[in-house]
Amino acid sequence: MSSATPLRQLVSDCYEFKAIKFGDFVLKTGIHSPIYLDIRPMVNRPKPLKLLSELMYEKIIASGIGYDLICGVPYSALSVASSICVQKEVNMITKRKENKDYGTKQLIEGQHKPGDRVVIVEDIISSGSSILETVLALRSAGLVVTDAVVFIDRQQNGVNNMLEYGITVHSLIDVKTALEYLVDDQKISEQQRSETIAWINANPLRINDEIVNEWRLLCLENRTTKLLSYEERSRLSTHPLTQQLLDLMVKKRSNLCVAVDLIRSQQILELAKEVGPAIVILKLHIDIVEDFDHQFIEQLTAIAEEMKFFIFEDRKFADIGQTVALQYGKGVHRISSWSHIVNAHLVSGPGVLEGLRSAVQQDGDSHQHRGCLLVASMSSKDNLMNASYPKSAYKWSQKYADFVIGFISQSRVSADQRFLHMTPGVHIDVSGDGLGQQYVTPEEAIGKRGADVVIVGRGITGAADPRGTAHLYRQKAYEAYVQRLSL
Ligand code: S5P
Repeated sequence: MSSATPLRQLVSDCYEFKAIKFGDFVLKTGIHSPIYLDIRPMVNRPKPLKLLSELMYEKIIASGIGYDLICGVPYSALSVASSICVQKEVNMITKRKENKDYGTKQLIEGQHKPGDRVVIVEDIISSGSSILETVLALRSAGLVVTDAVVFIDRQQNGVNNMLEYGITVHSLIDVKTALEYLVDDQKISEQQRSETIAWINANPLRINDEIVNEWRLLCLENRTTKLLSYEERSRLSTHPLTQQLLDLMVKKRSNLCVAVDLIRSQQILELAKEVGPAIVILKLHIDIVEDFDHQFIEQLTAIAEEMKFFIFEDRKFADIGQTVALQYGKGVHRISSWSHIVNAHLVSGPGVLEGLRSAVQQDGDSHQHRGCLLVASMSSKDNLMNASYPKSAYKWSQKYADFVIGFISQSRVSADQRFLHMTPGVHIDVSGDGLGQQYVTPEEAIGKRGADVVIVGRGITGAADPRGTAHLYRQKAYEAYVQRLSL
């Protein structure tokens, strides 16, 4: 038998006082489980409670989590959270369980102010729903929550689920290791262990729908204090293309769109191969390509699939619905057949969106594999878009949220985090081009103006080393996003 580390001892104690039980249990969700974890019996067992709180505190320190306050998830983790706070003299807050109205601050007991950093303390993580419910209440009061420390991870996908909401979970032990300890200590049989593991592996859990909806409402009502992570935004979005794009951004650690304003197809294809690994979108002006044919489109599509980026035809449709539907779907270019993203001006009214959407529907497919960006503000000097224009763009984007994925803009049009904001006019070295273009840096676009994606043309295509320069822009833009998250 292995020597009893404090954690082993704790697992063994938990088994003894039935905080870890084996049998046939019906869980809240109605499913049968061969294992039941519940640390509530620890309330009147001061020794293990003290040990658990010491180990939890050590975990907080070892994980380098910065915090001002500790919050236990009601009710079962309240005893351990209180114990940590009393022993270590840390201020504690609690969330009332009964009140569901996130708008009122009375939901949280204990002194706190917006901007305070809170670490969550929880006993067991299953799906993560209880932790998320607490995080929502805290975030809606302006508190900053990025980490949770838990005793046992049931390994049913809760840790992954929480990542999507910007919460890193640090567990003292996972359930499979706890089972190993119990076999070593001859408290359970090898068969019990393997059957329990088989059940765990076969039963990954999702966050409860009701809590996901509450989270969505909270974000939409803009009661969160800052821009969410791309992962969270992906969960929030209802448009499949937005979700795919955000997921790709996380995977490639890139929020860069390259504007390839070149006039020969071969040049475009070569550049696409060079910059492909660094970008998530390649933007074209197809009408400037002198030797256009559909073979070029097939080749570009193959590169996009291989290197994983989306294609965006910057056509800026602006006519009546009937005309834009034809311009989008017909003619030499047949844009709707290959361009994942297009954009439109709203000067002619929302008919432009009606027309574009109908053109994709006519292709016999769902229009949701295509997305449209509304031009809400422009980078060019003295343009005529006044202050109310972005507001109208937002109004129509909500009505056409099944097709509009966001905006081309110089700053955020709305706090509604379902929509992406893409900002052109980005250059590291120069401030303009002598023809009215005005540039800002990636840091300014992402960090100060709240862009989600930066669009860079000549800064990359005109560089001596487009590949290296694309990586440099990618790095600067993504770092600015990471920095923004930590503010
Ligand atoms: O406001 C805008 C909107 C767009 S889409 N300002 C812009 O510059 N654009 C486009 O972004 C423009 O058509 C060009 O393709 C790209 C900027 O290129 P750059 O070479 O000036 O970076």
